[in-house]
Amino acid sequence: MGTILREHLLQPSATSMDVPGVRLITFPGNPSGPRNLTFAQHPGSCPFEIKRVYWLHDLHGGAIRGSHAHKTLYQLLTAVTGAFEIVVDNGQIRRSFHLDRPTLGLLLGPGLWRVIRALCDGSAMVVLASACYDEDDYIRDYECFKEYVDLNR
Ligand code: T46
Repeated sequence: MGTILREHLLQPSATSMDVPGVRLITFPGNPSGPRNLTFAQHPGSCPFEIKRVYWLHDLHGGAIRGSHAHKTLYQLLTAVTGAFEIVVDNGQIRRSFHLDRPTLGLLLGPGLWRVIRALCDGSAMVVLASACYDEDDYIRDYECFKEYVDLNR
């Protein structure tokens, strides 16, 4: 993807409407004391059965990840260290989310273009996913994504 398109896609939409299929989730933590422990489980704060867990780590501030959409995958993203800006786009509405603590998760359903930017050195993100890795589930070209969501709307 060209730099100009990528920068354009990082700009949040002017609208304040929610993006369907996107939700911020506050995870439960250790209820009985001062220990820092946060968890997600299904059933529970994770609305899908977890089939895969992966993590993006040792990112430097400004690192860009994502720039793709998924056809069927559900994901729950959390910043375990550092902070991220995540710009989510459903082809009509674009909105920016800030993840900066391990108690906060961002749920992303299918059909959402996302651009993820690490905001500081050493940032790390854990992702819970509803399916095993399948490259055929990815749409990695923004114009193809637009065609895909227009056809499936
Ligand atoms: C997403 C964001 C948040 C695998 O072999 N297995 C895996 O489970 C994953 C996630 C990736 N890969 C391979 C595929 C590529 O050759 O690892 C390489 C890097 O993957 P990608 O460029 O997709 O990485 P990110 O960080 O841009 O995106 C990842 C996820 O792929 C994606 O689902 O939403 O994290």
